[in-house]
Amino acid sequence: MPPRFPPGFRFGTSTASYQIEGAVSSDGKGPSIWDTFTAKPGAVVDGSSGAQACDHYHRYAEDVRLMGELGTNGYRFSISWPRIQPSGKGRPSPKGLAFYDRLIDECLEHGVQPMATLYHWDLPQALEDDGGWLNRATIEHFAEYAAIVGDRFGDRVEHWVPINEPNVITIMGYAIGMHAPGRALMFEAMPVAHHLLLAHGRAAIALRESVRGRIPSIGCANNHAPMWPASDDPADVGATKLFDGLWNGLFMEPLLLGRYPEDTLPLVEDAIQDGDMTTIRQPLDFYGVNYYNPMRIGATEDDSELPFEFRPIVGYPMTDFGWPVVPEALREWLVMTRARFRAALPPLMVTESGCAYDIEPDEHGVVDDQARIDYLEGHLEAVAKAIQRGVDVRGYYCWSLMDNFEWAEGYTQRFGLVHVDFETQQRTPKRSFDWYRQFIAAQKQYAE
Ligand code: PNW
Repeated sequence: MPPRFPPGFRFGTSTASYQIEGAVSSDGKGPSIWDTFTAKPGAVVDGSSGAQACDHYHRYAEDVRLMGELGTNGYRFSISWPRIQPSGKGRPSPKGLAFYDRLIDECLEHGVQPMATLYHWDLPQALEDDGGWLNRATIEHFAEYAAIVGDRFGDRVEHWVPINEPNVITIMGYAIGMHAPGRALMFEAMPVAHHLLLAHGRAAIALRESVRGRIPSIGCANNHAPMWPASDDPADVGATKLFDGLWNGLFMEPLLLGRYPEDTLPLVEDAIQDGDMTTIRQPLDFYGVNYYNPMRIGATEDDSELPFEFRPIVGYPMTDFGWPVVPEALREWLVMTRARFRAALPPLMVTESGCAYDIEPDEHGVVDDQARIDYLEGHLEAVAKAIQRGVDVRGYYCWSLMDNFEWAEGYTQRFGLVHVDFETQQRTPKRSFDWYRQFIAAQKQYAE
């Protein structure tokens, strides 16, 4: 028997605009930094882009029908800023707004409550040309965009997430350049972290002012990874503590406590202006965690540019992406986070959790992804155990509904419950889809 979750728990799936929509220049959409970045030779391993992706822009009704079959009651998607404002400012595009009207209405017709992310990495290129997230002016534009979507969709959207994974944006996008906009500024990237946190706060304020007819539920979706020192050598322990501050603390403590961790403060200090920390620390209706795996950190040798490095985690199953499968670490993270923050911690949501396996349909058209079933079972059980220990977790959104464009990995990593043939756009629910459907159905039976 599957573990029983509290009534009202959201079992969902999660996606992002650039990874699934395609139609990158349809209906007046402006270019984003991902359109630019994917055109650079070598930026994406298979030379691909999100230009077509899952063609969800045209096939959204079929995709929402699949969610209905799955029986999920939640769907986390993202709104493409350059579809709403092609250059990141000015009057909204009626066709862009109309697409998300259709998507949201379709979800509600299938009993699926929308969770909208405002920024899942597709910055309008025009704003990047003015400095992107290094430029404080981008925050003002983001707040205006938030007010537009809050006003338009606020009556129907259950949950809001202003920014997806500010740490991944800062580090992958601006510090090492593996993601758009492809800048490799190392520690000079740190103002981006502060600006993204401010953008979160300004968007939360704008949403609370613009949503009509209901009180919006506003949270975040931060990527967190428990950090394991490579050994008990003090050098490894110290390197782990520093990287933990950069990856986890720098983004969590300002949102929940209104301050940066002491040992990372010098890195952002120059970017902070009066009142910023109050703007960042807006009340949160939920704290969303995107969890994939723990990371193992060691100190580096004398000739290396950075003081820390990643070391392999051995002794656990591995996804095809090479990420270790450690569901206990999710349970630990939930339990420890509650213990650390107590009253400062809002209800938690797992806003992403999932795994990549390169499994194709067999001769009968069956996609036998037992490893994903094991992954989901382990991680849902980890959440159930944390709830039993008193942690208030309200939802689990599986990454992802369907195979999609996995950023710098292109189409080589398949995270979906639904297989997508990118030549024909045929969707094939995998065995894991069926497993999740039965899991959700069992919860409904408990409730009766
Ligand atoms: C997240 N890392 O990205 C994103 O929110 C999704 O868009 C993405 O498809 C998913 O996880 C799977 O990768 C991440 O370097 C990208 O640790 C990189 C990292 C973590 C998450």
